[in-house]
Amino acid sequence: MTTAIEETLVLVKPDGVARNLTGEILRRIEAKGYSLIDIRMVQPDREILAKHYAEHEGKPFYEPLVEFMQSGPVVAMRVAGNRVIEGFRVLAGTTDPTTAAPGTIRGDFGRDWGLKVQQNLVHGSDSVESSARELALWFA
Ligand code: IDP
Ligand code: MG
Repeated sequence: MTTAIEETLVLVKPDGVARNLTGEILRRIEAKGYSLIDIRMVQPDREILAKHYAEHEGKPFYEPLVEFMQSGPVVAMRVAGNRVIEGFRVLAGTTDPTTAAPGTIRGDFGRDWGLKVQQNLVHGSDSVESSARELALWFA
């Protein structure tokens, strides 16, 4: 059986960049065998974040999330490989860093800081549709 080569959007969030974990995160992606296709450092504005996180508008963590994502530069990566969308989400670990499994990016490097939004180091697209939409947004 073969699967199509997919692409996903990975973001190293402002906490990951500030903590100098960009290289470690990219190292894990490459060590897993996925390919880095493009990379850029961005200072995102509210407009791109509103589009990126449109599905979360109205939720209690939405405003803190958009503010947090503007708090410093993020590193956007286009990453390719068979089943990379699912595969990167497994590398990242679950959303809540307190309970994310050790061995994952969020489990190894994340914790709860008592804030209104979970700072969990990375974003990864969650479906083929999201990855197409998000890659068009961050790599216009
Ligand atoms: P994901 O990043 O694991 O896909 P999403 O549900 O898409 O998680 O949420 C986007 C981001 O919003 C999360 O990565 C996290 O930073 C934040 N977030 C999600 N749910 C909560 C919550 O219940 N409390 C605080 N922050 C949250
Ligand atoms: Mg998500």
